[in-house]
This record gives sequence, structure tokens and C-alpha cells, in this order.
Amino acid sequence: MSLERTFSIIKPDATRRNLTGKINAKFEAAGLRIVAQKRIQMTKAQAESFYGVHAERPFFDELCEFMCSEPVIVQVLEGEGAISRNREVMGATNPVDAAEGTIRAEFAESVGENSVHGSDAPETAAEEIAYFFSGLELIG
Ligand code: 3AN
Repeated sequence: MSLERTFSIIKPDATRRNLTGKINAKFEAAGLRIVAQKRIQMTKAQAESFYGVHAERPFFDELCEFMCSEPVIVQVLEGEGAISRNREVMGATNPVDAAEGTIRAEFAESVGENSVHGSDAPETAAEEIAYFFSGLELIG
């Protein structure tokens, strides 16, 4: 495995409940280094563009409304095999299916309000990082 970077969002259900530190502790315990991080509130248009791949899904509007409802933490995580490692730490999309000890098993409220987003492949990781962070915000 090689050193990778992945993109992560701590979603509104988690920032609302003050869970940023607990979620970051899970990333760090799994060997993921938080190399960039900021708190933003997305516009509806930004959320729709970010989740464009899901535009035809029945939950699209609900998802975009939720993602811009309150501030989120956008992050870049770095580590060996960071993309798959982050997906493991996040757990399954639906918290009832998420393995014990994962972020979604411990913190997610529902399949929609599931506390974290993580890129699913190297191409999407690169695109998502570039969507939210400028080169000047990324060291190395
Ligand atoms: P993941 O975030 O685990 O990669 P995706 O890419 O299938 O999952 O879905 C993107 C986001 O859409 C999920 N994180 C979740 O917030 C939302 N979502 C997925 N399935 C549903 C659903 N059945 N109902 C409501 N929201 C959903």
C-alpha cells in the first residue's frame, strides 16, 4: 500500500452534537493524519454539485438540504491506503449495518444523517480535495 490522501466531511448531525473531536480521534487511532481541515457551511448549489452523482436518487434533495443545513468540517486525511482505511473506520452507509467500533455504528443517527463522508476511489478523492481546498492550504 502507498501513502494516499482522501477527502472527508464531518456532517451536520455530528458537528451539531459536538462530535468533531471524537470522530477525529477515531481517524488518528486508525493511522490517518489530518493534514488539512476547515469549518464551512455549504450553499445548496455546492451540495448539489458535490453530490451530483446522486442527482437521480430519491433522497438527493433531502441529502443536499441536510448537508447545507448547518456547518460541516471538510478535511484531508493522509495515511497508508487512506481511502480504504477511512472507509473501514467510517463503517457501512446505514448505521444498522455498520461494524462495531466504526464511526457510523457509534455516532450516526440514520442512513441519511450518518456523520461522515469519505471518498470512495483515488479519482474522487483528488476531485473532492480540489473542490474544497486550494493548493496553498495543502502542505506537501
Ligand atoms: P457512502 O457515503 O457510504 O459512500 P453513498 O455514496 O451510497 O454512501 O451515499 C451518499 C450519501 O447519501 C450517504 N452518505 C447518505 O448520507 C446518503 N444516502 C445514501 N442512501 C440513502 C438513503 N437510502 N436515504 C437517505 N440518504 C441516503
